[in-house]
Amino acid sequence: MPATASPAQSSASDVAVRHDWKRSEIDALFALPFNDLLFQAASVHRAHFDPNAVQVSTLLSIKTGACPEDCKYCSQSGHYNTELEKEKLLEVARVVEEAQAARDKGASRFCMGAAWRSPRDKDMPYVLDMVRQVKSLGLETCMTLGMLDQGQAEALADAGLDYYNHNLDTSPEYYGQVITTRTYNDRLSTLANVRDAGMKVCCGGIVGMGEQRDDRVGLLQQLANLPHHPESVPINMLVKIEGTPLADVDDLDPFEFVRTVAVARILMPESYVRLSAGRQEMNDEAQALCFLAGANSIFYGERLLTTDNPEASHDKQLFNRLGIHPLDLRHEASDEAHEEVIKAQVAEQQAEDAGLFYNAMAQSEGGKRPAKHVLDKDTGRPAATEH
Ligand code: SAM
Ligand code: DTB
Ligand code: SF4
Repeated sequence: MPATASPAQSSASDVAVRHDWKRSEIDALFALPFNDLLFQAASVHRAHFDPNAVQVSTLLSIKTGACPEDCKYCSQSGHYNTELEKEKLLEVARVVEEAQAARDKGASRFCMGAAWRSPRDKDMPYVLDMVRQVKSLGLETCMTLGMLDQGQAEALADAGLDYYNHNLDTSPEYYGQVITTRTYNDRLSTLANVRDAGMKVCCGGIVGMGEQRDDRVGLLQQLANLPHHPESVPINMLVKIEGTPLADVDDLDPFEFVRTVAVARILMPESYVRLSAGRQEMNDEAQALCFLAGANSIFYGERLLTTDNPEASHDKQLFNRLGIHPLDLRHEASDEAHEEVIKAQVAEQQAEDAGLFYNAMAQSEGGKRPAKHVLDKDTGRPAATEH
């Protein structure tokens, strides 16, 4: 596909989902005049999504600081003195409380992050319990706990975890400048374990770490050429943390950030592209450009993991000013569940009309009325069975 595909070509049916992007093609997209790039990205976006709907997740740090990894951007690495207050693994009840509050404020997904290289066996039962309980609130669940082996990924999937976040962070070439305690291949193995266990993948990276455009190209190429595109692609702008080696790196041109979002949207047309960390340092106009370029997910709530995010009231105002509405997956789930219930009722009626259903029931269950599905008013999902 030429990098300059005209907007007329950009309909859902003819924008193929590709996994064979060449670096030169991605380079060419980055090099387009800004307006052309945005137009192309916006066209791809509206061919696959409602361009005015944004998915909203809330983050919680469930275990903070003292991390053995040496990620040069991170407030939580034990290698740097960032004066962060460390915290042990939170109690399950506390996590559930926070999830409930996030849900009540309109989040559809709750993401739990831990400053671990990988979870220890003794942590797993607590983490699995968190997944089960948060999920039972009707929220989608996401976790980011570091590297996972196959068994851990399967246990999380069995507990009902919907998404696992594990970022590639940057290009394979720049990676060694940023992290030395785990390799790019380690990250790819964890992503494969998550995929094999049947969970959805949330995987992206950070820009503004002093990398070159070529590294942003390399990161997006890695993501777009994975066997399946991550369902969620967080693009983080570096939040500079005092005490870390990247604290004083030069600012990235905000238009280059928008370009990165636009190219991610074009390469991965069916993925949610998340305008992730760094919104607090961005003005509303830059964020609006990111939404135009195809970003359709954000973190919502005053805190990311250890740093500030815009006030919820500010985001509400921004959404109002832009005519954006939060994507409420609960309503979508509710619509689907509702449709299933209606279908079941129609089938039941048809069977009844044919005089077959109750006769069969009478024989097998002593004439009990068939069960009716009831929707939970909060989650919109089938909740109880009424007789
Ligand atoms: N410890 C786990 C791991 O690294 O896999 C999970 C938590 S970690 C904080 C999740 C991601 O947050 C990182 O991979 C990185 O992409 C992003 N991140 C961390 N610190 C950041 C910062 N200062 N600015 C922007 N993004 C950051
Ligand atoms: C991701 O890509 N960004 C989020 C989430 N995944 C876990 C984390 C952003 C962290 C920003 C710095 C902080 O708050 O510590
Ligand atoms: Fe640890 Fe994750 Fe921070 Fe790296 S990014 S230091 S692994 S918490």
